[in-house]
Amino acid sequence: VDAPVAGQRCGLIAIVGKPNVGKSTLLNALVGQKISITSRKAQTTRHRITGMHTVGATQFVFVDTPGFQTIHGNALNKSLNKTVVGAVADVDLILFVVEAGSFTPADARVLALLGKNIPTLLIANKLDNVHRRGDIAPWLQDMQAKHTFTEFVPMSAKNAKDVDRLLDICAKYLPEQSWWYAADELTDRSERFMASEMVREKLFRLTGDELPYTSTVIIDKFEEEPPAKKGQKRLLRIAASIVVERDGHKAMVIGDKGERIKRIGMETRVELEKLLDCKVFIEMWVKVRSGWADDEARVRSFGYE
Ligand code: GDP
Ligand code: K
Ligand code: MG
Repeated sequence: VDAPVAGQRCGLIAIVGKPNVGKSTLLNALVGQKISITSRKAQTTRHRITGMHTVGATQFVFVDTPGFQTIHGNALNKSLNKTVVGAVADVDLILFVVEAGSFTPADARVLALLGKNIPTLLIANKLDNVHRRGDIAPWLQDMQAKHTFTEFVPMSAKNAKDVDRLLDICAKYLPEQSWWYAADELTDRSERFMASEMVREKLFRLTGDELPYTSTVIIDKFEEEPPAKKGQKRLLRIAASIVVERDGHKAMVIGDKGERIKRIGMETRVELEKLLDCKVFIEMWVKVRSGWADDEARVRSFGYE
């Protein structure tokens, strides 16, 4: 084991909570780049996603997790839950995220998974939605009775000052040890993975609630061409398939005269060009594979651990 580089701090911070409390929004805000996709739909996050933020002598390594699912017992959900339990096992700090002022049975089920020997901050997110701030103090007291939280952080993931304050709080819990990643690294996920995630985000955002969460995205082609001339950007040629369960869903994704799929492709391209600093050419397909979310072998073949 190498001796730690003098003064460096580094550690793992898990972000956990039920679906839709704002975990991925918080990760992106903490990292300062959109690396984890977000939407109004539960089950948007399906993978463990690591995001790094290095500032001064401190390297924060955040792990975003899928929200713990307790409703559907299908293969996809079982796989998502294992991802959550695995993510909290060996971390320096846990951010347990709830909506400020609320604690539901779904929150309680996630909390029950967390051991008491790891420092745990109660992140009372979406404070901007709380109109009666006076209600928060008694609620926090009530929350302390449920679990020994190390600290309470009422905040909004959409407020930059709150996010900076949370970073300062997190830093105190990280051990003195050498960094694990280069200072400019943002995520341990590949560009190919980021491409499939961005397509999935646009898909979820641009289709209504009629499209079930079970739709997924496969990257069929991911090729990189170096810049043709100095000063130009490299080009990524991507082909992506959106996999849905029924013909009706396929029509929904394609949209009237192909408008919707065109827009999904265009918004993905814009986002990826920004994130990966390149030019992107993307082709999109829609495929019907009935029952894939119930089929364990297929869930694995689509990349869910
Ligand atoms: P996750 O399922 O816990 O990862 O939640 P997401 O990050 O995908 O967010 C779910 C929804 O909550 C999205 O529509 C976000 O824009 C929204 N959201 C997240 N944080 C905040 C916040 O601080 N305030 C408000 N008003 N909305 C938020
Ligand atoms: K979500
Ligand atoms: Mg999420």
